[in-house]
Amino acid sequence: PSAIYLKDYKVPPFLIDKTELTFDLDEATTVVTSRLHMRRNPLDGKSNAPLILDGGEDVKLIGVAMDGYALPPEEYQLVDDKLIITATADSFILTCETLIEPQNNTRLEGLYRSSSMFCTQCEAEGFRHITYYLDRPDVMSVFTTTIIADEARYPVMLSNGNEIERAKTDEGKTVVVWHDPFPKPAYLFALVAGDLAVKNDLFTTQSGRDVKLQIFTESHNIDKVDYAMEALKRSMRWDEEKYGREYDLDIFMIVAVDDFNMGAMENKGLNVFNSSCLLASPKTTTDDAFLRVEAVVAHEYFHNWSGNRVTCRDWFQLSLKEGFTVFRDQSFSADMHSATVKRVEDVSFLKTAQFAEDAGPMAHPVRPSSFIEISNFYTLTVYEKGSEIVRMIHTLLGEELFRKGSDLYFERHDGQAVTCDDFVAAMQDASGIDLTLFKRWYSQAGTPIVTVEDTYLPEEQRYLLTIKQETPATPGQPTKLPLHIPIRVGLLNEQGQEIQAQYQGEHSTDVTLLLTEAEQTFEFTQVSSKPVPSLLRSFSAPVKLRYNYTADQLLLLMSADSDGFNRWSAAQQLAVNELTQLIEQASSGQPLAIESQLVAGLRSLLADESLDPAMVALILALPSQAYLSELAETIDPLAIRKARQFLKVTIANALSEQFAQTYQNNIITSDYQPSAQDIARRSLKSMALSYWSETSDDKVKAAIAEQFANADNMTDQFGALSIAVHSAHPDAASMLNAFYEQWKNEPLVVNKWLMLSASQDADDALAVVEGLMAHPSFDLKNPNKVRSVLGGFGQNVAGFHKEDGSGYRFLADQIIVLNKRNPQLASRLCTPLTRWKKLKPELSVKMKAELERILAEDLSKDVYEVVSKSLV
Ligand code: BAL
Ligand code: ZN
Repeated sequence: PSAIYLKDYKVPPFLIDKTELTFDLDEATTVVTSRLHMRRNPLDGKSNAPLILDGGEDVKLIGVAMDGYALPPEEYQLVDDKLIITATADSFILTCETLIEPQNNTRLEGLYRSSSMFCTQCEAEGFRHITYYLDRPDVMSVFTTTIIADEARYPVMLSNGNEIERAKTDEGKTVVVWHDPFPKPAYLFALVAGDLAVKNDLFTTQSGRDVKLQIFTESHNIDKVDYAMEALKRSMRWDEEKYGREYDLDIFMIVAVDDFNMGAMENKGLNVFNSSCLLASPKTTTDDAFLRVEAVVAHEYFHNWSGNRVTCRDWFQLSLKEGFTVFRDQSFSADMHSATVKRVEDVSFLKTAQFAEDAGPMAHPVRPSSFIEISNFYTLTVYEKGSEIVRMIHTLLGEELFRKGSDLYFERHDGQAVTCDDFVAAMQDASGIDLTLFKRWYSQAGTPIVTVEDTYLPEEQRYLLTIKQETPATPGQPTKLPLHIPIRVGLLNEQGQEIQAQYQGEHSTDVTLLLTEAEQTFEFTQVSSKPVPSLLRSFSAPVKLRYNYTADQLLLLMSADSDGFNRWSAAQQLAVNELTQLIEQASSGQPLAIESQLVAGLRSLLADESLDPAMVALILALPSQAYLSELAETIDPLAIRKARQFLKVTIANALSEQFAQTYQNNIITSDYQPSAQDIARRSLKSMALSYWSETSDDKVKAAIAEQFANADNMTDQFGALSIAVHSAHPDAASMLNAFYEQWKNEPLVVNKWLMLSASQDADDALAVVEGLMAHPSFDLKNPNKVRSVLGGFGQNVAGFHKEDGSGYRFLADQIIVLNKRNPQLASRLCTPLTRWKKLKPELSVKMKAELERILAEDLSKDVYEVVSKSLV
């Protein structure tokens, strides 16, 4: 397979003004007829370019006609899944009839079956698996969709836009016609047909229009959509208030499907969701999952403007819509709950997973310059780092100018397919702030390392911060240039109070330094005492910060910084410092020993009742196995695990009584609510129980069993179960069994059981996982189940990283099986193997050998790209 390049972008030679589709749905074969109103693109300027339509190996062409003239085979060609017609008029109607078999579509791209329904997934290039088309985002067309099906089996038949007609055929089938007045690329097309239940609601927009809201699920799940519906209404209101964006159609629909590669999809007027991102009820859904449902509902809704009304010119610009929309959904969740908690969670995820991606073989710029398979670029870099770029623009412009910029962007480009440069240009034009250098963030891969050194001159009351930046080489980009990095800084005195210093003639306790060169010195004056710098507040840029903090300075920031984010960050740094020593000891076979200073910090944290319990829980959470692996020069998985466990037990024993007390203090007796306040208390309660479980206090085992048995909500029940499993509770096995028996008819809960079971520490971990894949609740067709088992196994440090390489071999076997069935899913599963170079040598060779074994197979583009790039 070969790569395509951003630099080769050309406007489409043809446009499609109108797209008329007819689907004759049937369990055996589905006939798709398309009528495309086409014309040559005046911007292309050529009068003789051939018409080349994208198709798929699973699309069977029955016939093609131009302006009613059926083309004989010698007047068109089928080459590499493309339909090529050499001679065309300047404008014409192209009619194509194709046959597809949705029931055999295991890739879950295009039209496929999930449970008893038909559904679609067309982003990025799924539409070509339905019919021949110009399947690229800069071809925007007005779609009219006719669905013909047996109403007894498919009473609900949906597509984008508004239903405009309903009739019967002579054979008694039902015909429903949908029309979407907004031009859109094919990737936003959707169709759903099934026997579905619906929840109806209404939203009145800011201009007073009523919008009908509908959520569809299989009937047994319709009692789990109330939370999503409320989240949708909150999102619609928020987008009006924060961005002035009003919904545009008269109806907005969401459908939940069980088999889905992604989390959800923003098809115009008809969002399709993975049921795991939509369904929620207290008994079956944890707090985390409630928050995820709210965030994903918001994200997909926000795409209606940032993605649908203004879309991407080409797939290299994916972050134009994804980075911006992630920033929007993160801001929404911050407004709905605690902004600091949300920021800590997002940054923690970024620093763990995106930083690892940016340092690995698949590192790529937020706007990639080439790809083999675009599905591989729905990455943390495009989404999360892309969001950080938009956040930095927000920081540089401030709230008001940022809003002016987004208003200009939407106004200027409504109905267009545009680029990341267009987005930045709108921000620059509206604000008057020069973003020329800033744009380098889009084209340069890798995480910058920002090193800070300081000097205090007491006689002159001056304080100097010298800041250097350097970005390591990434594949294809050996040398890097300086970036425009906003660094928010505050100064604390030794008592932990904010110092009112002067910077550039102004007094402030919080300034944003603009680093634009490889090295710069920033000067503060009127600094009355030697400060402790609070650097990179709220994580104002996605960089790795280096400053030689002493443990005392970190303890001060942890207890006193006015920036809540940096209180967490200081605690993490202190823990990382201690864990680094312990990991070294473990790696070299020494006995583990530490004088932990973190303990003192956590002791005062637990005693401070004024703090948000959610923040206390976050600060208590030790840096994860994955984050410590990201930081390590060479990863020794078992040493990391041993070090974490040792520090956890040390803290637990030192603060045993406090944890027991904190646990008791945060038990909620009122009915379950997924409110910020209650979620916060449950998270602290669970964190306290997790530490407490590491002590020899005999009361804790009873507390775990009691919480598991009597919980009235999934957060508490699953929380107790996880702690039991990971702390080797004597009843862990029977609790796992009881949990399965209780929830075996709730697939989303069973997925949690699969994941936890696969992650449990056991001598025969691999046999356990093989057993799970043979379990009646497992289904290889369902991506959620595959991700649960293999994701759980990935967290199983001893099982996955077994010295004999059996864990890696097992994962490689699954990738090989899924490579043909579902290339997107298979490719995602490769991620843990792509880290082979960083593993300690004994493991590294074994992992590499598995990648080589996969590469020897006949691979999909998806898997080939990831595996071949990883081996370079
Ligand atoms: N566009 C794919 C799913 C999402 O990011 O919303
Ligand atoms: Zn998105």
